[in-house]
Amino acid sequence: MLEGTDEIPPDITITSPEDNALLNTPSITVTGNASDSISWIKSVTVNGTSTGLTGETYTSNIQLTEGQNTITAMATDAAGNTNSATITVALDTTPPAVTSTTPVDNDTDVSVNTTITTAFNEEIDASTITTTTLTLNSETSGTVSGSITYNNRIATFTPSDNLSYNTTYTVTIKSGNNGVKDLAGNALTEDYVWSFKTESGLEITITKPQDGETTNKVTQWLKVR
Ligand SMILES: [Ca+2]
Ligand SMILES: [Ca+2]
Repeated sequence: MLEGTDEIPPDITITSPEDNALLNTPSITVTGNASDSISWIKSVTVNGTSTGLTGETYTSNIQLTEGQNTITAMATDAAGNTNSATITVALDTTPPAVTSTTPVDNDTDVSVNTTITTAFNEEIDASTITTTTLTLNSETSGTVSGSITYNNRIATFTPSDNLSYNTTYTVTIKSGNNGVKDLAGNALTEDYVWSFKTESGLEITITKPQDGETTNKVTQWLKVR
């Protein structure tokens, strides 16, 4: 090949990570391919740093910063033609957190047909919100069965049946590798646990005499139920 006759830029791609990937480790490896149809690849840089080629494959280790990152790989062929490929990835190393719950912690007189909601400070991986990672326990009868939905940062647990009256319940949201995670895969740092107590269930209604009834008896029996 004669010098100066190659006017076609090289081909370059980034194969990993994927464009728009959401990652949770700052130190990543960028890989891709670079080739030239006329001459040959003289150099490849990733974000300005030179990297070697093995066949047509290059590999480069780079450090991401929290938030959005642009990765640009540039190839130069033997004739000095250049071409580049660019992707954008996001780094999230921050674990999710619970911002509020209903019922609130230590709430009392909670309706026996309550649902349990938990709001998070960021979008959660819905597949990690399950009846294993979010549990409701009765002080008297253990695990309460129910179903879970997740929408727009809020997980909702709906018990299968009404809760028991005058009973303390504890909700646990599991942390760690088998726990609740954000979209980047960061897990809740520690279990989030809170309790509430249901309404007493006692209700007294006077049925006789009726409200406003006139009576001429000095002693009156009350009928209650
Ligand atoms: Ca070329
Ligand atoms: Ca996060």
